[in-house]
Amino acid sequence: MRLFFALRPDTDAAARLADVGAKLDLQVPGRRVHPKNHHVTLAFLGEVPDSQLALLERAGRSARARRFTLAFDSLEYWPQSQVVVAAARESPSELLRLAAQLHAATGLPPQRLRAHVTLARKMAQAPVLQAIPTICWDAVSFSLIRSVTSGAESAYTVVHTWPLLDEM
Ligand code: 2AM
Repeated sequence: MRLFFALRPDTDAAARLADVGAKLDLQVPGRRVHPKNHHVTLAFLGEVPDSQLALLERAGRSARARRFTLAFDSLEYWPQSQVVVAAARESPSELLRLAAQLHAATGLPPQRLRAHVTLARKMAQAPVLQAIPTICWDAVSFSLIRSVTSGAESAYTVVHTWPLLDEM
């Protein structure tokens, strides 16, 4: 199964990201990500045998980070992955700590994470992007998510969600 750890937006952030995604003028062929699939990837595991699930759940359970707020303040085109993203200029240290713990606990190499939500994929060229109002997202939990791809859009199922901490 294909799995990744991610943050899912709260209701308010989800609505505002959906609005930004809908208003995105793609200009060139590309595929808008369905709002129900908006997320911030923390650690991408890829195809994992079923036997690894218990280890991944242990990794999620053992990660310890405080709650934090993300502020998505720009739209960017990332040519390497051919995506348009809503990006956060600042990546809070608690976000980096959480992602680093998940990478370490699952044996993934450390990765430089820049908080982003992918809004459109398969963009061979850069569209002209507008400024956006800052979207604040209070991260209070993170999830292990299973992705099943059949057709254009992946279907995500939450396998497990763990709370972030008030205090440490
Ligand atoms: P992104 O959109 O946040 O960049 C689920 O497939 C998520 O995992 C995607 O939304 C993507 O995150 C990330 N992902 C997919 N393929 C990946 C890869 N090969 N390496 C790293 N992250 C990947």
